[in-house]
Amino acid sequence: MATTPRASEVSAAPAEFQGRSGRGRGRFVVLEGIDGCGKTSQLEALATWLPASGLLPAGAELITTREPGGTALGQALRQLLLHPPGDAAPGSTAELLLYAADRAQHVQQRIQPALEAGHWVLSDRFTGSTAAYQGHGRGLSLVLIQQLETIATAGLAADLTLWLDLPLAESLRRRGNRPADRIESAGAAFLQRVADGFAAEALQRGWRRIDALQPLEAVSAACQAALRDVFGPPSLR
Ligand code: Z5A
Repeated sequence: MATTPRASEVSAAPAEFQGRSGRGRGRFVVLEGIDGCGKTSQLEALATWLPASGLLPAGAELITTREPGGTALGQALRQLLLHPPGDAAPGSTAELLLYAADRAQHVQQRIQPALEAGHWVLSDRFTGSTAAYQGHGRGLSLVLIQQLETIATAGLAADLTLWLDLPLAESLRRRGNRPADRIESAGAAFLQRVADGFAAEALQRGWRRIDALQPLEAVSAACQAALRDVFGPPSLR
Protein backbone atom coordinates (compact mmCIF):
# COMPACT_ATOMS: atom_id res chain seq x y z
CA MET A 1 0.00 0.00 0.00
CA ALA A 2 1.19 3.52 -0.72
CA THR A 3 -0.21 6.90 0.15
CA THR A 4 0.63 8.65 -3.10
CA PRO A 5 1.36 7.62 -6.70
CA ARG A 6 4.81 6.06 -6.76
CA ALA A 7 7.61 5.85 -9.27
CA SER A 8 6.60 2.22 -9.72
CA GLU A 9 3.17 0.85 -8.90
CA VAL A 10 4.54 -2.67 -9.13
CA SER A 11 4.75 -3.83 -5.54
CA ALA A 12 4.58 -7.11 -3.73
CA ALA A 13 2.33 -7.52 -0.70
CA PRO A 14 4.14 -7.13 2.60
CA ALA A 15 5.75 -10.48 3.42
CA GLU A 16 4.05 -10.69 6.80
CA PHE A 17 0.54 -10.05 5.44
CA GLN A 18 -1.48 -13.26 5.41
CA GLY A 19 -4.99 -11.76 5.14
CA ARG A 20 -8.17 -13.40 6.36
CA SER A 21 -7.70 -16.35 3.99
CA GLY A 22 -4.15 -17.23 5.00
CA ARG A 23 -3.34 -16.91 1.24
CA GLY A 24 -1.85 -13.46 1.66
CA ARG A 25 -3.19 -10.27 0.16
CA GLY A 26 -4.61 -10.55 -3.35
CA ARG A 27 -3.33 -8.56 -6.32
CA PHE A 28 -4.87 -5.43 -7.84
CA VAL A 29 -4.47 -4.92 -11.60
CA VAL A 30 -5.81 -1.87 -13.47
CA LEU A 31 -6.33 -1.17 -17.17
CA GLU A 32 -6.03 2.49 -18.20
CA GLY A 33 -6.18 4.48 -21.41
CA ILE A 34 -8.32 6.74 -23.60
CA ASP A 35 -11.84 5.84 -24.70
CA GLY A 36 -11.94 2.92 -27.10
CA CYS A 37 -8.35 1.80 -26.45
CA GLY A 38 -9.58 -1.75 -25.82
CA LYS A 39 -9.83 -1.95 -22.01
CA THR A 40 -13.16 -3.75 -21.97
CA SER A 41 -11.99 -6.28 -24.59
CA GLN A 42 -8.75 -6.94 -22.70
CA LEU A 43 -10.48 -7.16 -19.32
CA GLU A 44 -12.70 -9.90 -20.74
CA ALA A 45 -9.72 -11.68 -22.32
CA LEU A 46 -7.73 -11.55 -19.07
CA ALA A 47 -10.74 -12.77 -17.09
CA THR A 48 -10.82 -15.86 -19.34
CA TRP A 49 -7.06 -16.44 -19.28
CA LEU A 50 -6.11 -15.68 -15.67
CA PRO A 51 -7.91 -18.50 -13.81
CA ALA A 52 -5.97 -21.15 -15.72
CA SER A 53 -2.74 -19.12 -15.98
CA GLY A 54 -1.13 -20.60 -12.89
CA LEU A 55 -0.80 -17.12 -11.38
CA LEU A 56 -3.75 -17.20 -8.99
CA PRO A 57 -3.11 -19.02 -5.71
CA ALA A 58 -5.41 -21.98 -4.96
CA GLY A 59 -8.83 -20.78 -3.81
CA ALA A 60 -8.30 -17.19 -4.95
CA GLU A 61 -11.12 -15.75 -7.06
CA LEU A 62 -10.86 -13.18 -9.84
CA ILE A 63 -13.12 -10.16 -9.49
CA THR A 64 -13.63 -7.88 -12.49
CA THR A 65 -14.93 -4.38 -12.00
CA ARG A 66 -14.83 -0.86 -13.42
CA GLU A 67 -14.93 2.84 -12.63
CA PRO A 68 -17.23 4.58 -12.55
CA GLY A 69 -19.89 2.06 -11.56
CA GLY A 70 -18.28 -0.77 -9.57
CA THR A 71 -20.89 -0.57 -6.79
CA ALA A 72 -24.62 0.16 -6.55
CA LEU A 73 -23.86 3.76 -5.55
CA GLY A 74 -21.30 3.87 -8.37
CA GLN A 75 -23.92 2.79 -10.92
CA ALA A 76 -26.09 5.76 -9.96
CA LEU A 77 -23.08 8.10 -10.08
CA ARG A 78 -22.07 6.68 -13.48
CA GLN A 79 -25.48 7.55 -14.90
CA LEU A 80 -25.21 11.11 -13.52
CA LEU A 81 -21.66 11.53 -14.81
CA LEU A 82 -22.06 10.12 -18.32
CA HIS A 83 -25.77 10.58 -19.11
CA PRO A 84 -27.11 13.33 -16.81
CA PRO A 85 -30.79 14.11 -17.24
CA GLY A 86 -31.91 17.62 -18.21
CA ASP A 87 -29.63 20.32 -16.82
CA ALA A 88 -28.05 18.02 -14.17
CA ALA A 89 -24.60 17.92 -15.85
CA PRO A 90 -21.92 18.53 -13.18
CA GLY A 91 -19.36 21.35 -13.48
CA SER A 92 -15.70 20.31 -13.47
CA THR A 93 -15.22 20.46 -9.67
CA ALA A 94 -18.44 18.57 -8.98
CA GLU A 95 -17.40 16.04 -11.64
CA LEU A 96 -14.06 15.51 -9.85
CA LEU A 97 -15.81 14.99 -6.51
CA LEU A 98 -18.33 12.54 -8.00
CA TYR A 99 -15.53 10.39 -9.47
CA ALA A 100 -13.83 10.50 -6.05
CA ALA A 101 -17.06 9.44 -4.33
CA ASP A 102 -17.45 6.54 -6.78
CA ARG A 103 -13.86 5.46 -6.03
CA ALA A 104 -14.16 5.78 -2.24
CA GLN A 105 -17.20 3.49 -2.24
CA HIS A 106 -15.56 1.11 -4.71
CA VAL A 107 -12.37 0.75 -2.65
CA GLN A 108 -14.17 0.44 0.68
CA GLN A 109 -16.99 -1.87 -0.43
CA ARG A 110 -15.42 -4.08 -3.10
CA ILE A 111 -11.71 -3.77 -3.79
CA GLN A 112 -10.17 -3.71 -0.32
CA PRO A 113 -12.33 -6.54 1.11
CA ALA A 114 -11.57 -8.71 -1.93
CA LEU A 115 -7.80 -8.11 -1.64
CA GLU A 116 -7.87 -8.81 2.09
CA ALA A 117 -9.66 -12.11 1.38
CA GLY A 118 -6.76 -13.03 -0.94
CA HIS A 119 -8.70 -12.53 -4.19
CA TRP A 120 -7.42 -10.75 -7.32
CA VAL A 121 -9.16 -7.65 -8.65
CA LEU A 122 -9.06 -6.48 -12.26
CA SER A 123 -10.45 -2.96 -12.79
CA ASP A 124 -11.32 -1.06 -15.96
CA ARG A 125 -9.93 2.37 -14.90
CA PHE A 126 -8.79 3.70 -11.48
CA THR A 127 -6.95 6.78 -10.19
CA GLY A 128 -4.97 7.43 -13.38
CA SER A 129 -8.19 8.26 -15.23
CA THR A 130 -8.94 11.11 -12.82
CA ALA A 131 -5.46 12.55 -13.31
CA ALA A 132 -5.82 12.26 -17.11
CA TYR A 133 -9.43 13.47 -17.60
CA GLN A 134 -10.02 15.89 -14.71
CA GLY A 135 -6.36 16.98 -14.29
CA HIS A 136 -4.80 17.13 -17.75
CA GLY A 137 -8.12 17.30 -19.62
CA ARG A 138 -10.20 19.73 -17.55
CA GLY A 139 -7.17 21.57 -16.16
CA LEU A 140 -7.92 21.00 -12.46
CA SER A 141 -4.99 21.04 -10.03
CA LEU A 142 -2.98 17.80 -10.10
CA VAL A 143 -1.87 18.49 -6.52
CA LEU A 144 -5.47 18.70 -5.37
CA ILE A 145 -6.32 15.58 -7.37
CA GLN A 146 -3.50 13.69 -5.65
CA GLN A 147 -4.78 14.75 -2.22
CA LEU A 148 -8.28 13.64 -3.13
CA GLU A 149 -6.87 10.38 -4.48
CA THR A 150 -5.28 9.66 -1.09
CA ILE A 151 -8.62 10.24 0.63
CA ALA A 152 -10.70 8.21 -1.84
CA THR A 153 -8.33 5.24 -2.00
CA ALA A 154 -7.34 5.28 1.69
CA GLY A 155 -3.81 4.82 0.34
CA LEU A 156 -4.53 1.81 -1.88
CA ALA A 157 -2.53 1.71 -5.13
CA ALA A 158 -2.63 -0.83 -7.96
CA ASP A 159 0.02 -3.56 -7.96
CA LEU A 160 0.19 -3.27 -11.74
CA THR A 161 -1.32 -0.78 -14.19
CA LEU A 162 -1.46 -1.68 -17.87
CA TRP A 163 -1.67 1.43 -20.05
CA LEU A 164 -3.25 0.61 -23.42
CA ASP A 165 -1.59 3.25 -25.56
CA LEU A 166 -3.67 4.15 -28.63
CA PRO A 167 -3.44 7.28 -30.83
CA LEU A 168 -6.52 9.50 -30.51
CA ALA A 169 -7.30 9.25 -34.24
CA GLU A 170 -7.62 5.46 -33.99
CA SER A 171 -9.79 5.78 -30.86
CA LEU A 172 -12.16 8.09 -32.78
CA ARG A 173 -12.15 5.73 -35.77
CA ARG A 174 -13.07 2.78 -33.53
CA ARG A 175 -15.94 4.73 -31.97
CA GLY A 176 -17.44 5.10 -35.44
CA ASN A 177 -21.10 6.18 -35.35
CA ARG A 178 -21.73 5.08 -31.76
CA PRO A 179 -23.39 8.00 -29.88
CA ALA A 180 -20.88 9.85 -27.67
CA ASP A 181 -21.46 10.19 -23.91
CA ARG A 182 -21.01 13.53 -22.10
CA ILE A 183 -17.24 13.18 -21.68
CA GLU A 184 -16.62 11.83 -25.18
CA SER A 185 -18.49 14.89 -26.49
CA ALA A 186 -16.08 17.36 -24.86
CA GLY A 187 -14.17 17.98 -28.11
CA ALA A 188 -10.96 16.92 -29.87
CA ALA A 189 -8.68 19.38 -28.00
CA PHE A 190 -9.91 18.04 -24.63
CA LEU A 191 -9.45 14.43 -25.77
CA GLN A 192 -5.92 15.17 -27.01
CA ARG A 193 -5.00 16.70 -23.61
CA VAL A 194 -6.37 13.53 -21.98
CA ALA A 195 -4.31 11.31 -24.31
CA ASP A 196 -1.16 13.35 -23.57
CA GLY A 197 -2.07 13.20 -19.87
CA PHE A 198 -2.13 9.40 -19.92
CA ALA A 199 1.36 9.38 -21.43
CA ALA A 200 2.63 11.74 -18.73
CA GLU A 201 0.99 9.77 -15.90
CA ALA A 202 2.30 6.47 -17.29
CA LEU A 203 5.85 7.77 -17.11
CA GLN A 204 5.45 9.27 -13.65
CA ARG A 205 3.62 6.32 -12.11
CA GLY A 206 5.66 3.54 -13.72
CA TRP A 207 2.81 1.93 -15.69
CA ARG A 208 3.43 -0.85 -18.20
CA ARG A 209 2.85 0.44 -21.74
CA ILE A 210 1.00 -1.88 -24.07
CA ASP A 211 0.83 -1.02 -27.79
CA ALA A 212 -2.96 -1.03 -28.31
CA LEU A 213 -2.67 -0.50 -32.08
CA GLN A 214 -1.78 -4.18 -32.50
CA PRO A 215 -4.45 -6.76 -33.38
CA LEU A 216 -6.61 -7.79 -30.42
CA GLU A 217 -4.84 -11.13 -29.88
CA ALA A 218 -1.40 -9.48 -29.86
CA VAL A 219 -2.57 -6.93 -27.27
CA SER A 220 -3.89 -9.83 -25.14
CA ALA A 221 -0.56 -11.63 -25.42
CA ALA A 222 1.29 -8.48 -24.31
CA CYS A 223 -1.04 -8.06 -21.30
CA GLN A 224 -0.52 -11.69 -20.31
CA ALA A 225 3.26 -11.33 -20.64
CA ALA A 226 3.21 -8.29 -18.34
CA LEU A 227 1.23 -10.18 -15.68
CA ARG A 228 3.53 -13.22 -15.90
CA ASP A 229 6.54 -10.94 -15.66
CA VAL A 230 5.31 -9.11 -12.56
CA PHE A 231 3.49 -11.85 -10.65
CA GLY A 232 4.76 -15.16 -12.03
CA PRO A 233 7.43 -17.46 -10.65
CA PRO A 234 10.52 -17.61 -12.92
CA SER A 235 9.16 -20.79 -14.59
CA LEU A 236 6.14 -18.84 -15.99
CA ARG A 237 8.01 -15.75 -17.26
N1 Z5A B 1 -13.67 9.01 -16.37
C1 Z5A B 1 -13.19 10.21 -15.89
O1 Z5A B 1 -13.35 11.25 -16.54
N2 Z5A B 1 -12.55 10.23 -14.69
C2 Z5A B 1 -12.37 9.12 -13.93
O2 Z5A B 1 -11.79 9.20 -12.84
C3 Z5A B 1 -12.87 7.88 -14.45
C4 Z5A B 1 -13.52 7.87 -15.67
C5 Z5A B 1 -12.71 6.61 -13.64
C6 Z5A B 1 -16.07 6.06 -18.59
O3 Z5A B 1 -16.48 5.59 -19.79
C7 Z5A B 1 -15.81 7.55 -18.79
O4 Z5A B 1 -15.53 8.15 -17.53
C8 Z5A B 1 -14.58 7.75 -19.65
C9 Z5A B 1 -13.57 8.41 -18.75
C10 Z5A B 1 -14.39 8.97 -17.65
N3 Z5A B 1 -14.78 8.72 -20.68
N4 Z5A B 1 -15.61 8.66 -21.50
N5 Z5A B 1 -16.39 8.63 -22.23
P1 Z5A B 1 -16.74 4.08 -20.15
O5 Z5A B 1 -16.27 3.23 -19.04
O6 Z5A B 1 -18.15 3.94 -20.57
O7 Z5A B 1 -15.97 3.88 -21.48
P2 Z5A B 1 -14.46 4.02 -21.81
O8 Z5A B 1 -13.68 3.49 -20.66
O9 Z5A B 1 -14.19 5.39 -22.22
O10 Z5A B 1 -14.18 3.16 -23.06
P3 Z5A B 1 -15.01 2.18 -23.92
O11 Z5A B 1 -15.79 2.95 -24.90
O12 Z5A B 1 -15.72 1.18 -23.07
O13 Z5A B 1 -13.82 1.53 -24.68
P4 Z5A B 1 -12.72 0.47 -24.21
O14 Z5A B 1 -13.26 -0.38 -23.12
O15 Z5A B 1 -11.42 1.10 -23.97
O16 Z5A B 1 -12.55 -0.38 -25.54
P5 Z5A B 1 -13.38 -1.67 -26.07
O17 Z5A B 1 -14.83 -1.46 -25.78
O18 Z5A B 1 -12.72 -2.89 -25.67
O19 Z5A B 1 -13.10 -1.46 -27.63
C11 Z5A B 1 -13.67 -0.39 -28.36
C12 Z5A B 1 -13.89 -0.86 -29.82
O20 Z5A B 1 -12.62 -1.15 -30.40
C13 Z5A B 1 -14.71 -2.15 -29.94
O21 Z5A B 1 -15.44 -2.09 -31.11
C14 Z5A B 1 -13.64 -3.23 -30.05
O22 Z5A B 1 -14.07 -4.37 -30.72
C15 Z5A B 1 -12.55 -2.51 -30.82
N6 Z5A B 1 -11.20 -2.99 -30.49
C16 Z5A B 1 -10.69 -3.26 -29.26
N7 Z5A B 1 -9.42 -3.65 -29.34
C17 Z5A B 1 -9.10 -3.62 -30.66
C18 Z5A B 1 -7.89 -3.92 -31.38
N8 Z5A B 1 -6.78 -4.31 -30.79
N9 Z5A B 1 -7.92 -3.75 -32.72
C19 Z5A B 1 -9.05 -3.34 -33.35
N10 Z5A B 1 -10.21 -3.05 -32.74
C20 Z5A B 1 -10.22 -3.18 -31.40
